[in-house]
Amino acid sequence: MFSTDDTIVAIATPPGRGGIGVVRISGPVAHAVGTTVTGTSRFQPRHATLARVAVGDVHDQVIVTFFPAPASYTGEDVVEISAHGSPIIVNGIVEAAMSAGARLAEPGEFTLRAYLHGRMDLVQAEAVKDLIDAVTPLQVRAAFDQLDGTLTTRIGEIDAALFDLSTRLEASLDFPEEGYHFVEPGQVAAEIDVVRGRITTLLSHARRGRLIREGARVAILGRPNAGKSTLFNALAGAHRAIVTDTPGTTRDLVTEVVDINGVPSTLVDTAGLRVQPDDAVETEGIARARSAAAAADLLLVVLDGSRPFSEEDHAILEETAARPRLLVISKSDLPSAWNGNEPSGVRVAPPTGRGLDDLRRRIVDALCATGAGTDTPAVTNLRHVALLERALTTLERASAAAAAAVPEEFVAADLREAREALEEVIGSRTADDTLHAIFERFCIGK
Ligand SMILES: Nc1nc2c(ncn2[C@@H]2O[C@H](COP(=O)(O)OP(=O)(O)OP(=O)(O)O)[C@@H](O)[C@H]2O)c(=O)[nH]1
Ligand SMILES: [Mg+2]
Repeated sequence: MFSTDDTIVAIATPPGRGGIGVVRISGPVAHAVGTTVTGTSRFQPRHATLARVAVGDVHDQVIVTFFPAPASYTGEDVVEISAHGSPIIVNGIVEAAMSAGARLAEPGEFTLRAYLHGRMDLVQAEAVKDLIDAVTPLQVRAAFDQLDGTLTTRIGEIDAALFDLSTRLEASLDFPEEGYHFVEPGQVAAEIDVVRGRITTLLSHARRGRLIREGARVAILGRPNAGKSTLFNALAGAHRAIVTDTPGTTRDLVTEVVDINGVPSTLVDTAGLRVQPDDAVETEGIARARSAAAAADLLLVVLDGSRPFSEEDHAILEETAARPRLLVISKSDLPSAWNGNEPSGVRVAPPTGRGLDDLRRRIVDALCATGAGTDTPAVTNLRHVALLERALTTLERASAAAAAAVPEEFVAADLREAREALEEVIGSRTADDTLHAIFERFCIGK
């Protein structure tokens, strides 16, 4: 279904103007297309060659690099032409390449070809997109882990353990009359459970992975005047929300995307929760605060430490008791008005910066539920999560069947199904429509 017989071309640099613009050509006749476009007879492999291309009636100077197959990004002959980064010039080069026999590349087609030619597996190909899209250093880190094959290796090890067990099971099936068991019947369920444990470990890092990739929603709640907007501005590093000493200042939701120690977080400042709102606007603000709280992955409940703990504080604590939350004691630069019976929390004084680093660390810990600095690769991709879950369910069934002494062929069939799911993650076995769905989300030129 995916043809790699033809030669493709696209602009590899971002749209718009830049110091240089790069046009990439890949496929069987890439070299010929490159020589035609530049009027050069031959490119030396992996050498920069100065050449000229005609665009309209001007000639731009370009640098051409030729990467012969198979040692190129796509595994095919690749020619890269670096020109001055004017859209007119780079588009002119693409058109010239098309006249010389190339076709415009589809989104992600260079990376798709790299996958089809075995230059990278599917996890790595998907990581290329994540790396390009990354906006925080942690996202870059997670993409690199997948690009350098850490996740692939981990899944490959699990697959190999299942393969080993399957072959022994099937050997027992093949020689039943000899009563010769390659695997102790009682041992099968135990071995499956070891594999299940390894998949569960990978999946337990999926939440952390998803947060790294997609970010979290963090809502700031508290009674009026507690210091919510001041905290919001400090975490956002900008004076986004209005701060005054009038209780009930914030009415509408104020949101800002903030990098909290590598986790891209949508921070939401809300109206102070008050039992008896002043007017219709405040009533509406409080309703919005509640819906923001309902949609958040984590709540920061702000309690004013410079004023006595109030009924309102108490009500907010009750209201949020069942939600993932952090208690934040604000205004810790002022004398405390508490008597020691109040709940404990992270003490901050945003105007002085006090406690903010500690708070950021605790936000990430609370969001990820597991501490940072683990050597388990983060499963960031929903497709991977779904397939790992499918493998896990199948293995649960296999384990129960083995424990109940269900005939071995049923257990063997389940093991095969689990292996299929694992191999679909890496892409050693993948349907064309899955590939379509993955690569159409890439940009053209990658
Ligand atoms: N000394 C001191 N004052 C603070 C601190 N945080 C907030 N304030 C002051 O407390 C008052 C209320 O702060 P805001 O951030 O507007 O409080 P809020 O919770 O957003 O209030 P509403 O929007 O009305 O619900 C302002 O006068 C702030 O300057 C702090 O850490 N230390
Ligand atoms: Mg406010």
